[in-house]
Amino acid sequence: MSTILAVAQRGESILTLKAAEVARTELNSPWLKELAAAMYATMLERNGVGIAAPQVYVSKRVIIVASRPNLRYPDAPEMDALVMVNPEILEKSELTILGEEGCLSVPNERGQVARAETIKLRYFTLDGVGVEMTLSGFPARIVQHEVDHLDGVLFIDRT
Ligand code: K1U
Ligand code: ZN
Repeated sequence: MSTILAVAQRGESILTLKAAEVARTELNSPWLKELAAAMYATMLERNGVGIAAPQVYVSKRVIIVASRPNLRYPDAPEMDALVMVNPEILEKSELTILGEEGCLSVPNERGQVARAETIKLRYFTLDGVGVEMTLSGFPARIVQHEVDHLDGVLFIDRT
């Protein structure tokens, strides 16, 4: 069983900072794996489809993306949760789509946010393997929302 962490709420300064890159020496380390496990448990407990480390008071560039079909996005793909370390969005489609977002750090608010429909991204796994992938639709939206958290931006700043 993993630790459930407190989630920072809108107005707290941790959510406004640019998070630091995870160092090469931290890849494959027990602490990074424990952080990811605790983030995952916290995301599940809050019924989220993503989470970023600054939301649990760790200003490091780690996110989890876990798309699943839901009321707002019934056609969203069911994905195994992906832990992304130092994610970088390399390309964004010119086509943007308006879609509803929520945030574990902004309770009881939803908003329509324009996001690129398709993105190409690069990240490291917890073990330090570099991955490049292209995502579209809801998973791409979640990545953009979570990378915003790493840059100190909330969805309400984009509505
Ligand atoms: O980062 C977070 O605060 C998690 C957030 C991720 C997210 C949801 C919707 C669009 C983009 C990113 C949530 O999981 S909010 C709660 C939620 O489960 C949800 C909200 C809207 C649609 C589907 C799910
Ligand atoms: Zn959020």
